[in-house]
Amino acid sequence: MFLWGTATASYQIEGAVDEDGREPSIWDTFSHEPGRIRDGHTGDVACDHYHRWPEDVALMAEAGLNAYRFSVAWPRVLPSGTVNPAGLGFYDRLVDALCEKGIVPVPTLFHWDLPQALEDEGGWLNRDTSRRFADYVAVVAERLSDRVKTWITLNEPFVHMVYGYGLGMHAPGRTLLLDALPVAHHQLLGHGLAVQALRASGAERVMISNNCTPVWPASDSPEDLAAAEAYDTLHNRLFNDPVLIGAYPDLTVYGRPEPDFVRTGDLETIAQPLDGLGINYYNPTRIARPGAEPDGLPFQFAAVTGYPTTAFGWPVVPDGLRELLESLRARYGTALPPIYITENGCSYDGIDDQERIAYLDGHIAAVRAARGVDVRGYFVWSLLDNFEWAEGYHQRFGLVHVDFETQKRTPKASYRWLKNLIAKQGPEIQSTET
Ligand code: GBH
Repeated sequence: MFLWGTATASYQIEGAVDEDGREPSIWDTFSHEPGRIRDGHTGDVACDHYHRWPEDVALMAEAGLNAYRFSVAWPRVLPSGTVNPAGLGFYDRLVDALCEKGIVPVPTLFHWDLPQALEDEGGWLNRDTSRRFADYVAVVAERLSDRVKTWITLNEPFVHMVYGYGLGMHAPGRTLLLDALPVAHHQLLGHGLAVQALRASGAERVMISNNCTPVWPASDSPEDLAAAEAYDTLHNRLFNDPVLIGAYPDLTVYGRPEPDFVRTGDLETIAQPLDGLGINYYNPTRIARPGAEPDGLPFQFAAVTGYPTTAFGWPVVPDGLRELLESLRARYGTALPPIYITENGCSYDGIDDQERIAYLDGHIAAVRAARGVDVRGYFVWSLLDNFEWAEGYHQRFGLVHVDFETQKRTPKASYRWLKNLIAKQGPEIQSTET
């Protein structure tokens, strides 16, 4: 059955940050620091999904969606390292309600809301966080695995490393640049240990969600081509290679020919077989040779021009998704598991969101056009307008509009369009020949 779903994340929708024993995550700390988030917004209330989830599940059912990707908040489940049955109870009720409506629950176990207590011990810079992650995953699996068979370990470890620890525009707000690289490895190690815990609990479909981007060199010059290759290594290969083929790409260009944080046996742990690869796609990236002002990076960003842009300013390039899928197939061959598009979507204002319809329509067509790739699911980011990290409530990605004063939900034109699409073509998307 092809999975048609939407995706959300705990800190972006739940609110209820101090209820039922939840303790602070790095995002609570960060969003309350002055100047971090546009207009000082926080996730304290967000979409109040913690209380309004029955209405949100009803919205999914009404649209005919057969899957829901949500994330579990680690600081609800293991505040200060102790199991919190009340926090787990929330996900327990949610999973029951989904199953009752015939919606496949697809929990993501880490979507950036690390318990602050673990950040105080170094967060993902601390190797021990990998093991703590697997302990937490085992607790969640024990409670939910009788009903949950499909799991996602991590969401976008690249973004968490770069924005959270490298550049500081996300929590925990560190600015370590390339010294953030151990965060990649410790997250990946956590992924591998989590896969083991999930297998032990009878999981049937385990994956990771990596955000990937086609990398376009700014020109054909050898310098720009080399820069593009360097960026591809950092953004795409650093997170896909270890998981799929059990090896890191060559990081010499980043001054780390032999990363000292990788220990014997780690890559075997990281590279356990997966049943799917989750791909989050938003747009391609254009890369040029380093600029005149050296910043230590072997590339610089260049603008992708000649395309419409979303309210966020991101270029709309549906064919980039086809290109990405085909390039994954070319790079990994038979080592590439079935693909699930675990996020794709756009920020636009308004309830008559014709631009969002065009965006989704174009990207779903691109999935169909990709040759030789076995795509088994497509999740729109997002069900609801929500807390868009550093942008606060300014960027609206929802199929459903949320009035953040009243919490009123209003389905947008795109919601009706998607409902229609799913109803018309049934659950199956055309599989492409290999
Ligand atoms: C995802 O991250 C997250 O998983 C989700 O929580 C979030 O709400 C959602 O996307 C929307 O942001 O500078 O024009 O090249 C997405 C990560 C990083 C994708 C920045 C697009 C660059 C756009 N994004 N990226 S551009």
